[in-house]
Amino acid sequence: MTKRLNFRPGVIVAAAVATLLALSGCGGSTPASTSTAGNPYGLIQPGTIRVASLGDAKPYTFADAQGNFTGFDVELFKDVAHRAGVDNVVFTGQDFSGLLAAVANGQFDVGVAAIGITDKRKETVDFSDGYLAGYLTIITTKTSGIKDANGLAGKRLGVVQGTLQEAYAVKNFTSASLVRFPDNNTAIAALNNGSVDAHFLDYEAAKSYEKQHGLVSAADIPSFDAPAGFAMAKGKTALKEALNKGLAEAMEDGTWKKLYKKWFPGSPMPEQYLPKAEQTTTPAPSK
Ligand code: SNW
Repeated sequence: MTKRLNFRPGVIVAAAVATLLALSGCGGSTPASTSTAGNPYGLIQPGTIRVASLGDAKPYTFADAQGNFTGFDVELFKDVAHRAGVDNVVFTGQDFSGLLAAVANGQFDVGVAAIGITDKRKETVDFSDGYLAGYLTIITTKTSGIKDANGLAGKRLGVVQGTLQEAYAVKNFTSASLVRFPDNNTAIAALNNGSVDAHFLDYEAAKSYEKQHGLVSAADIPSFDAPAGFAMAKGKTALKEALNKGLAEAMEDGTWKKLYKKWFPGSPMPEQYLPKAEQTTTPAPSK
């Protein structure tokens, strides 16, 4: 109540100023021009990037024991944001299914969570250039008997709602019963207690859970046509350009490679994100 009362006069003053500016012809034709000066990227709060992320997609994005966000995507994004001149980056965990909508409607400035770039998602948000392309993995228990995708027939397969895994499974694993979960942790708990037979998730996250719970991979499915990108509301051109510039720099100076080795040790090194001098084949076109 008090907050509201305090807030109102500010709104009235702002409205009055806007009216005066409009009447006097100051302020220019774009009302955003005043705010653009101190807020070139159109951030919710100038100088801070508010990021919608996931707390349980290790090693891409996850909250550590202290509740701090870390992982490959988190460290890469912070590095890129720094290059764009923003050091204050605040990560918040979301359910994946609501993440892109929350970015599109302005609750967050950016979505960072190994989010694959697809034409369908581009109807909702804009994406930076791609920064990761890999596999989706079916994980299961050692005793389930599921050895490959065909083994899913008649089995219960977990997917996180809104992911590419869900879309892929709906299309291709038609003989499995899909069980939708809000996040990986819930799905893995269900796998461990036997209420699903397998779970379908990102390759690197699968490896983490395999190690943690003694689970095994039954199949790896390429997702190279949907490289991960940073998601933004449409029309944030300055922000997108700054992030793309930062990303390109992070790739060219070896930062991307360093982070890849740190977070995905033992995984094959994709060449298209390495410094140009280290690429031996023709780089794949970035989206
Ligand atoms: O499409 C892949 C991409 O090739 C890379 O391996 C990183 O993950 C993906 O972007 C797929 N990620 C899923 C998606 O975009 C799930 C995201 C998540 O669980 N964090 O729907």
